[in-house]
Amino acid sequence: MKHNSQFSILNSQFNLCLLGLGMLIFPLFQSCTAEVLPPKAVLPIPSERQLAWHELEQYAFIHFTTNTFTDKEWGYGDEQPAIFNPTDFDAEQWVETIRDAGLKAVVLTTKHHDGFCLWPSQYTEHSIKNSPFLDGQGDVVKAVSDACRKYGLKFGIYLSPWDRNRADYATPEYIQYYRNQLRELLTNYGEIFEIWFDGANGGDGYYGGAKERRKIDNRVYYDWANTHAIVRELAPQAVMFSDAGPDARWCGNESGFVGNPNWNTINIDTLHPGKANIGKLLNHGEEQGSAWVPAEVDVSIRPGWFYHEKEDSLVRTPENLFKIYLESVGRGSNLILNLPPDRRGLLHENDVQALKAWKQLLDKTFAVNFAANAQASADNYRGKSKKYAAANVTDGNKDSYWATDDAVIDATLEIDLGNSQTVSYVLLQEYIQLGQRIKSFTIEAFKDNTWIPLAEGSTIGYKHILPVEPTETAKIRIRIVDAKACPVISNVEVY
Ligand code: FUL
Repeated sequence: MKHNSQFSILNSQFNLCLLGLGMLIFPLFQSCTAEVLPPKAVLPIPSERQLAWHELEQYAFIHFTTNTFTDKEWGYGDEQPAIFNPTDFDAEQWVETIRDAGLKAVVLTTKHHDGFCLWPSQYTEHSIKNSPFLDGQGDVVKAVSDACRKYGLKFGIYLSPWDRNRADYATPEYIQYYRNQLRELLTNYGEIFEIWFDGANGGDGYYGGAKERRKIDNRVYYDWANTHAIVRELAPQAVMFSDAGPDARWCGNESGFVGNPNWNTINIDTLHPGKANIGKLLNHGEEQGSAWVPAEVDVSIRPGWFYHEKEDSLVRTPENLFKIYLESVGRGSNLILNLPPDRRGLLHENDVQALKAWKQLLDKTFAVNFAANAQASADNYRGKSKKYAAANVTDGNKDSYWATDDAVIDATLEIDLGNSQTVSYVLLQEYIQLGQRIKSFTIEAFKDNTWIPLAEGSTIGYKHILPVEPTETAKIRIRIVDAKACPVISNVEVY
């Protein structure tokens, strides 16, 4: 190409000029738009499968087997399959009722301690295939998992490690049997969201006719690590529950509450399913725990786990179920509420009634969130970047959050409700993708020109719902008093 030399000198001067200007402006421009980095995670943090599990919040447990027909809680293991014969079995009635109650999944006892299998397992004769139910052609696991898919619920399984029917229980052969069954269940019944590994072992049983006491060493007998590997291989999305995790832990009681404080973290290397005297530890978790293993609150709607006619009048009241909700989901745990089908194979009318009224109570209480899209302000927000501003806690987006500068832990967040409202509950959520951080906080209401205390709390985690003395106010203030690192709050709701 030919050049006009004068033009090219001019041109290069112009370019130099532009370059100089650029060098001046660019840093300025950069300092205005430089991305303020998010807080570093406080370890440990939840896995993807645990995050999905947290969002389910509450689901149903179904205890159903020969015990339903023998009126027992723990079958000895010598029950005849012939006694399993529900007259009006309808898995859709269970699942539709469960869905209407606002529960998001079902965990079914596919085999309880008595060893009777609710599916036609190829590895035993002690199953539904030798019962009169549907002439031995029935499969309760299939019926329930199909109903769950139809009604949009997730499906999970309970497979009792203790088996009082098996002659080989307490030998290595039984572990192979258990794993074979697990493979059957994880292969033939679609996606499984949770597997329940029960730690119970009462000792005595039928054991193929031996009728004796067999105690195993809970620390080593089941070789859990290799069983867990099967689950990870066949059902990578499934959360494994036991006293010791690895994904979710028992809450330490069967009465329907998790501790307050409730840490999602715990040191599982010292735990094993069935370990004695760990109720309190599991109930609260450990602030310095090295693994993310949140608690699940298992409780029955009746005194027993299985259906007993004599308990028809003892179904929990809607008010009691509401209290359980506040002390489980409301403390950042998941609730698994047991609903035992009766001998007809239906959820009993009294249980259905209680569930309906409980749902109405929940819907009524949490009908209007006074903080939805409300103005929010904070005395500090990270790098003064909008990305971390207070408004993120009222925007209804669970992925946006308010966060402070790294050095600021003691910070306050103010929510302007616009109008004066009677406030009875405050709901807080941490953005747990960055770990559980808050250790202590207070809630205040602005009343008669002054801030009055409403509540004090410790942990928040996935969710904390604090009931407060009903108070007329137009402004709520949340003060973070102590935390492992700068607070990261994704949601505040006020009712
Ligand atoms: C316990 C069992 O022994 C009960 O029968 C019930 O299944 C409950 C959920 O777990 O450990």
